[in-house]
Formats: sequence, C-alpha cells, structure tokens
Amino acid sequence: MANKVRQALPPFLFFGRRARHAVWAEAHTCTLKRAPRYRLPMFIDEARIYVKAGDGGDGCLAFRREKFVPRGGPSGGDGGRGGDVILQASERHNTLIHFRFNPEHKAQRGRHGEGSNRTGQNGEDMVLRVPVGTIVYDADTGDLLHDFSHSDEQVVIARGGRGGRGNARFATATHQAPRECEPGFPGEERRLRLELKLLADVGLVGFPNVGKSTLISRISAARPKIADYPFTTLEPNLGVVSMGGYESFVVADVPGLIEGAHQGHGLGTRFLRHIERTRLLVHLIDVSAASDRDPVEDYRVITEELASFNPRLAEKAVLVVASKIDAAQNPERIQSLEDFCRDRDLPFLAISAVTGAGLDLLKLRMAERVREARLQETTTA
Ligand SMILES: Nc1nc2c(ncn2[C@@H]2O[C@H](COP(=O)(O)OP(=O)(O)OP(=O)(O)O)[C@@H](O)[C@H]2O)c(=O)[nH]1
Ligand SMILES: [Mg+2]
Repeated sequence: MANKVRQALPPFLFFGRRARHAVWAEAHTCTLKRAPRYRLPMFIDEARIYVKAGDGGDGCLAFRREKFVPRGGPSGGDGGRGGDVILQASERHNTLIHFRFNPEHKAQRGRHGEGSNRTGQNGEDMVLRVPVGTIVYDADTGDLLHDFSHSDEQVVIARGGRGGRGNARFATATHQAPRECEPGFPGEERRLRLELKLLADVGLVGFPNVGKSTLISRISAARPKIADYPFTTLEPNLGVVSMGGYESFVVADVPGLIEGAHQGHGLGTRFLRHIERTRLLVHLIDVSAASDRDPVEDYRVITEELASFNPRLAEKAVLVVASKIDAAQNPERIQSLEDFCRDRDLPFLAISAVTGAGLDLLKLRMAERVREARLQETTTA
C-alpha cells in the first residue's frame, strides 16, 4: 500500500532536501542562485564564550582486601581536582576571531579516586589566549572581571572543582569501617563577554565626510571605503603609519560623530571605546566649501560628544586639523579656526588628503606626540 502511494507521488518528495531541490530545479529548468555566503566582518572586537572548569573526581569507597591482612580497613582514595580555565594575554593574537567558531571551552575533569588509597589524577587546565587589551566581563551580571594590559598575564577565570574525599578519610577510632565517600565538587561555569579595545596610538575623530578615511588611506596601507556621503565608515579601520626605520604607530579611523551622538544619533558613540586608549586624538574639521557648518562650532560639538562619552577622552592630547584645504574657497573659515586654536593653545595644522599638502608635517607631529606619550608611560610605569 505504502509503495502504491509512493509511486503515485512525484519522486522528489522522498529524498533529502538537496535532492528534492535538484529534481525540482531540473524540472523547472531554471538557474537557482546560491545563497550568499555568510561574510565575516573584518573587524571582530567582541566575543561571547562559555567556560566550564573541570569537575572534581569522586572519592572512592573501598576496603583493603588482602591475604593475611584481616580487616584491612578503608582504602578509598580522594578524587582528583578538576582543571581550571585560564585566560592568558598573548601578543600573537590581534582579534577575538578564534572564539567565533569555538564558543565553548571546558577544562578536563579530575579522575575518580581508586582503591588502595590512590588519589585520582588532576584534570588539565585549559588555557585560552586572548589579545593584549582584551577586557573580560561576566556576560550574566555585566561585572568587569579582568582587563589584560600586558603580554603573558594570566587569570583563572573558572576554578576547577575539588575532588571528593574517599572513605579512608572518614575513618576514626570509633568509626573504623566508614562507608561514606564524597562526590566531586562541580567546576565553576561562566558565560563571558570578551571585548577587545583596539590599541591604536592615534584616533581620528570628526563629523562624517570630513576626510578621515581618505587621510588614513594616504598615510598608511589601510584601504577603507571612501565616498562622498556621510557614514561611509561603519566600523573602525586601523592603519600602521611607518616613519622609517623601526618607528611606527597605529592610527584608528572611527565612524563619524554628529551632535547628539551620545543619545544615539547617527551611529552613536559606541565606536569611541576603540579610541579610549589612544595617546593622541586628531580632530579633523572640514573647512572646504562643501561643508556649510562653522569650523569652530564643529570643534565644540565634537569635543562635547567626546566628553559626554568619557570625560577622559576630552582631556586627551589633540591635534586640530583643518582638512580639504584644496577645496577651501573661503580662507576666513581656516583663519577663524586657526585663531580659535591659538587662543586656546591648541596645536593647529591644515592639510589636504587629496593633494597631499601638509601630510608630512601632520605625520611628523603625530609621531612626536606618540613618542612623547610612550616615553612618559615608560617613565611613570
Ligand atoms: N577636495 C578634497 N576632498 C576630500 C579630501 N579628503 C577627502 N575628500 C573627499 O571627501 C569625501 C569624504 O571622504 P571620507 O574619507 O570618506 O570621509 P570620512 O570622514 O571618512 O567620512 P565617514 O566615513 O562618512 O565619516 C570623499 O568624497 C573624499 O574624496 C581633501 O583633502 N580634499
Ligand atoms: Mg570614513
């Protein structure tokens, strides 16, 4: 009966999904588009992982049984300790991408105790490597657990469970044949959120479309998307600027800010966390005719947005840079910004990322500031 029903129905109903699809496609002689492959973002700075330390091994219940040893007594050994889960900062890792495909990590459990008073073997620790600069949060409570600031730093993030005691441990003068033994203790388990702040030396900030990405593409090998509309950059880009010899520094180009960014306007201020640790901010201000905003007002708005995200950002060393001077039809716009900077003792530079004017001097100034800041850090450390 079943066979008859089967013969009456089209064959593709009886195969797997792929085969059915192929039969259907053949019957309809149409070309089917492949589903687009999932594209990974280039820049991964957050990962959620689950860690579980090893459970302790159970204690053993055993009695010594041996020829010529009457009433040998209890001989159950203790269980072994479960392995810890350890996070270790590593210079070799730059992203958290290795956690994307591997979000669960369990350390080895301790082995159970055995007869003849043998203690179970301890479980092996699991060492997970994270890039320097990673901040670890408890994903459930949001508590900050650790902030990795230097290489090879280690922290036990989940402790292995203790092994249970074997029955030999329960023997007393009045209780010589104990039948009690403990099960192993469970290892800690945790859900973690890892966050990697880019360790850039210089952060480029400013309104959208002021030429931040164009600048980073001119001074480094980074090739971010550049276009004549706001919010072209949706994720931070990094570029390494080489000053010849061994000297180099890292520049981060973050998405543009607008007034009210701290309230979520535009792309918000969440990308600013990538430049919280920079040594210098380069504040780009569009002085060309394309921008109808007042350059001094631009400076004020962005500084306020930085301060409302983190007051320490607003206190950082800053270079004020007038950009797109090749297209500045009104020199007063540059002059007003320069005067404003002089009054406030702010270093001021003017550049054009298109013609290259002022770029060498800007690179030099950036390198100087970064060098000074690095020196200060090593002397105070
Ligand atoms: N004339 C002139 N145009 C420039 C200069 N620098 C950048 N531009 C143009 O300005 C537009 C915006 O440049 P981007 O580098 O994408 O600006 P951005 O600040 O990264 O913009 P967002 O990513 O949207 O925040 C592009 O069309 C660039 O070609 C410059 O020095 N002179
Ligand atoms: Mg950009």
